[in-house]
Amino acid sequence: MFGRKLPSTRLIWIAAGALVLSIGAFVAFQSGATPEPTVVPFSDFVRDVQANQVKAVSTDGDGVEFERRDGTRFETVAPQGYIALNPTFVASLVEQGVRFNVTATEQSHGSNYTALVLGVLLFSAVGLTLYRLVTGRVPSLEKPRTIDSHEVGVTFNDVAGVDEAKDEVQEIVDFLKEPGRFSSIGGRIPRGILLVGPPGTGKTLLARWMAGEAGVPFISASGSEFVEMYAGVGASRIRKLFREARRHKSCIIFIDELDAVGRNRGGNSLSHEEREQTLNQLLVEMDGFSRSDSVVVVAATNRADILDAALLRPGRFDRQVTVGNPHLKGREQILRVHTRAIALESDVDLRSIARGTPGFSGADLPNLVNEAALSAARAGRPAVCNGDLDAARDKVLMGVERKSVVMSEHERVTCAYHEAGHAVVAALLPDADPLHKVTIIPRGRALGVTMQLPEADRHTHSKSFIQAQIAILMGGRVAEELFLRQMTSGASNDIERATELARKMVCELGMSPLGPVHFRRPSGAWDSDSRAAGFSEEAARRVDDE
Ligand code: NHX
Ligand code: ZN
Repeated sequence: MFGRKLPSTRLIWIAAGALVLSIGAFVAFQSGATPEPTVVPFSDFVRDVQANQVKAVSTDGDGVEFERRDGTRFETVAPQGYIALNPTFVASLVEQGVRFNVTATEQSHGSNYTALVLGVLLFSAVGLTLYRLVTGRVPSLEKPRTIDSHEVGVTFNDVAGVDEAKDEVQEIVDFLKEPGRFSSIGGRIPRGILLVGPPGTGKTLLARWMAGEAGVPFISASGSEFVEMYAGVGASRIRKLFREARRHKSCIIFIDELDAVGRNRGGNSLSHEEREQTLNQLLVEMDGFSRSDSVVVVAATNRADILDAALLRPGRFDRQVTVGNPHLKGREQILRVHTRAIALESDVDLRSIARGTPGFSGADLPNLVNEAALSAARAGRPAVCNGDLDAARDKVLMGVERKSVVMSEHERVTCAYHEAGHAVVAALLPDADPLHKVTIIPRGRALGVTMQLPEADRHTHSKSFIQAQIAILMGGRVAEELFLRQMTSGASNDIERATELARKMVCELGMSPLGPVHFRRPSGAWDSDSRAAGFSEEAARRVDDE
């Protein structure tokens, strides 16, 4: 919460408020109590006692408060130990019928200041706490971020590699540019566009690009901002967002992480009610636009399947655009864009780097380029060579080399046999991806790595490919057993991955004699019973046997 920028004027107001509050409370507290006793010399006290003028005495040892028979109250300080070491004085008081009381806590004149200071501190703390809550959560203090179209600053290049998605949203861009052309024909333009795709694929960039292309303001918010602890806050933020949008005759509202608000209902989380309210407000606002409004709501999510169905109904987010990880061609394009400002050696082959980076997102690739540039600079070379890009790719795929890990001779031998086992099996199986690299230099969490790379992007996997993959995973352990007559814990990750693949073949891919049946994995405590999972115990046993 403190990560936000805090407007200093507001801080001053809150601090001032806390101060006024604490002083007010202190004064109220004081005026409610009896008037403060007057401070008098100790000799006055002794004189009054001797004159039998004292009705009650209260002391904490040296500080003395006393009340005279006429009701007036005084305060004084006794010489150190005067009362404690003077039993006859105390006895004479009691004899006179004086109410004599010893208090444990300090009641001296200094206490007022202490109370004042404590009060101020306490109320400031309360004030600050309130302030934290307030800044984080009261909508009136938050303004949706609006960026004018000419400031959007996203160019054609920034959305390289997502051509299909770009084509799909082009229509909306055209509409925003020329709303009249569409409404005259009577066509209904999508009010809400849902950009669906994994993180780093450029959903936000695409939305901003739309605004820039169409020449309309871009108003953005994140779904997570609408999910708050306090009821009503999220909904009121939504209202604010749309109010801001209506100030422009035409604009794009962008809601990132829509799933934070729009998760399908029926969960029982704490913030459930609040999210429901927020979601309803969003639906109301979206339905509230008229045909002539040229406001388009663009939302991003990485999971369209968990969204509330109400969000996807016609007139709402009824248009889904998939923004996937870039294909080979897209990766090459992205690499080209991001190496434009970087000095490259002539040996750099961006196409082959693109081929070697399957599954990389649009955000991974600039990262890789930057990593390569850093490594060239570190080595004191004037330009990035192919080796730099290669090393950067391996770093992203396999983790950082950890040369500092000290391995014993025996561990190195074990590792070498283990990796060689993977490598031999991979090399011998025709359906496996070609070997890319075998190393016994520790990387990330692994002491050694055998890495394959596909020749082309893979979108589906054959049964023989998966079987080959399982065999390759087993190759490491098998080599240790055959050549070193040992088993080590090192194969744990291999075994986990192989088991996972085998289970998938049986339960999800229909690649076993059990046939093309989906066996939903029993998950969580409440449906761990396999019947709740959608199949019998008998079937569960057969799955395990497979
Ligand atoms: C240990 N680590 O746990 C040591 C420090 C058999 C030569 N005592 O199979 O490094 O034994 O082919 C992701 C990736 C655990 C998660 C690798 C979790 C490895 C890796 C255990 C090589 N290469 N095992 C391999 C390995 C180990 C581990 C992982 C992970 C070893 C093996 C790790
Ligand atoms: Zn292994």
